[in-house]
Amino acid sequence: ACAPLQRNLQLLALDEVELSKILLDEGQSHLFEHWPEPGVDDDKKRNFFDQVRRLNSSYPGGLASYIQNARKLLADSKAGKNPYDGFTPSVPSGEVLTFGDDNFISLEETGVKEACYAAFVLVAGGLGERLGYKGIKVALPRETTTGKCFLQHYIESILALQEASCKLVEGKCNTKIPFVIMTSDDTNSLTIKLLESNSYFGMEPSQVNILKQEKVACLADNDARLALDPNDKYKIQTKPHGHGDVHSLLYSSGLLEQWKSTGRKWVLFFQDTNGLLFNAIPSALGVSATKGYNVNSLAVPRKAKEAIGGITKLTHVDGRSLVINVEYNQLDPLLRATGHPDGDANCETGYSPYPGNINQLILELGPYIEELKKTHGAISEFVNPKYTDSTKTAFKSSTRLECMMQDYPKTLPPSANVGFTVMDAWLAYAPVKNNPEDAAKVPKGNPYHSATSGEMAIYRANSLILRKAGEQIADPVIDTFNGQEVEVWPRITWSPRWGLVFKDVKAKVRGNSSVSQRSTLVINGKNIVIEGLSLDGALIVNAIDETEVKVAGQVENKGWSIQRVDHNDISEKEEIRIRGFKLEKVEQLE
Ligand code: UGB
Repeated sequence: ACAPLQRNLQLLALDEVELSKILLDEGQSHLFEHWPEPGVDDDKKRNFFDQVRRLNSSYPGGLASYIQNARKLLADSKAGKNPYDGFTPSVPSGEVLTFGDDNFISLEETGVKEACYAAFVLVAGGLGERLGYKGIKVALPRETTTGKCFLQHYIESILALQEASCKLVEGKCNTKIPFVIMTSDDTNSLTIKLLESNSYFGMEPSQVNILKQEKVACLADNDARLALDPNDKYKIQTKPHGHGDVHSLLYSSGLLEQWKSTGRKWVLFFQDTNGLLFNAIPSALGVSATKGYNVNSLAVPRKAKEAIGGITKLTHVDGRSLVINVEYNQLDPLLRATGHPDGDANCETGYSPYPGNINQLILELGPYIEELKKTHGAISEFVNPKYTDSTKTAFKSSTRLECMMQDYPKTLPPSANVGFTVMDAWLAYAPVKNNPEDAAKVPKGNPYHSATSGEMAIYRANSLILRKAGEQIADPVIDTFNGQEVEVWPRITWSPRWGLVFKDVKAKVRGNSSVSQRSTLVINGKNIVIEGLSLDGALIVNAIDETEVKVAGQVENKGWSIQRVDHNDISEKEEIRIRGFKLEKVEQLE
């Protein structure tokens, strides 16, 4: 059927002949049309099949499925079919937690007990195009007071959970909580380098598994003909498939079965730059355990039009219903099409009635494995072609199928126990996603989701937690950095081993302490007790291992000041420019 390929058959190994049949059966003969006689470009032809082999093996059902799915989704898109046709949205009900109350404290305790039966999965294959930062996002400092990067904080938090959990569980528990990082070609080598050059931030290397997602083939037209790379006609153009790949990768890695056989019960998924996330993990895991949720999504109150998905109950005309994330670009049109003329709007609370999905999912391992045995981890996909005109016959540039990890519940049976847990955003959510220019354009009152707000949110959360524990923490001042107005609270940070759950914090701050607004307080160690401290300046407390340290008395010094930085000033490091400030360490007590 394809003469140029026919003439090159002698070059192909057996499996390559099979792969070429698949491609021809799926209408892809154009991929070979320009192939010259054998003897010319033979190495490039072999490389082409190496790529085809990878594309085929990394997609559930192989390339044939990919092309068939693409054809169907492209036809639906051309016909203007709405994926939510027949569904009516309504506000779902879920668990709403109040930080620090008895219920919260008891859920945290349950969650910590469960943690030694958990495994953590970080999706970190995204390049962060919206942030415009050149490196990998997990290497960015979570805050610049200690300079610890996101990955270090995540690992230290998992290790702190592991230590606390083993202590609580009866008998001798020596569990090592597994930690998986999903990378992509864009992030893989830098992630490995970051881990290796920092001795895995204290985690045993055997606890860490890296799973690299492959990109998927680009589609040139409505017939799902695969696009060739404009710079290399022996290469299929590829683009990222989205964070939904994490499910098929976990399935094919064999890790899930291994975890099950060692008694694990929970898999916790999280994203690359939420510095507050681990404030929410213990209580949310407690909710999963007490409610028996097969799926638990973490959510925060959401401002209308905020670029986070909305958790929505969808009821179909045929009676089916499900609670699922509706992505931010689809929530407004869905609401308008179903009798809400204002679309995605705030209600009397000042927030959208649809809780915001922060893409932290807790899945119960047993039912998750059962589901993946059926689907092999394939997740419902979508396509978003940019057409040249309203006839929708040609694309401005090639497109591809995409999928999102939070769409996992879409294939579950109605009997599945799917829930969600809402927590305050100040406690649980401060992602770093937007570059300074875009953040400055965010409507007033909506969160910036920038490096500036991400760091300030850490200080705010820690200050509020200490206030709740009874300490006098000064009010913040309002300041503007990179065009964003933020609250500047005292720069308080602590290591995860110190303040893993609220009960720990309460036990370690014993009253009569005060911290002024211009102060910096770094608590780095486990058994540091603060009682009767009056701080106006900078104080760094370091205590190794189990050493007990008591901090008391008056500390006053010049402290660390905040210097404004112009984000266009290229003499500053990029990680500083994107936040618009740096700390000048003038004087401290250590
Ligand atoms: N990611 C990958 O690992 N691989 C990929 O191919 C793509 C991304 P974005 P997004 O909580 O703030 C999500 O780009 O997709 C990783 C939810 O869909 O930061 O725009 C990437 O490294 C949305 O419902 O976010 O929006 C990162 O860790 C809402 O919850 C993660 O996937 C929103 O996040 C997310 O990628 C949010």
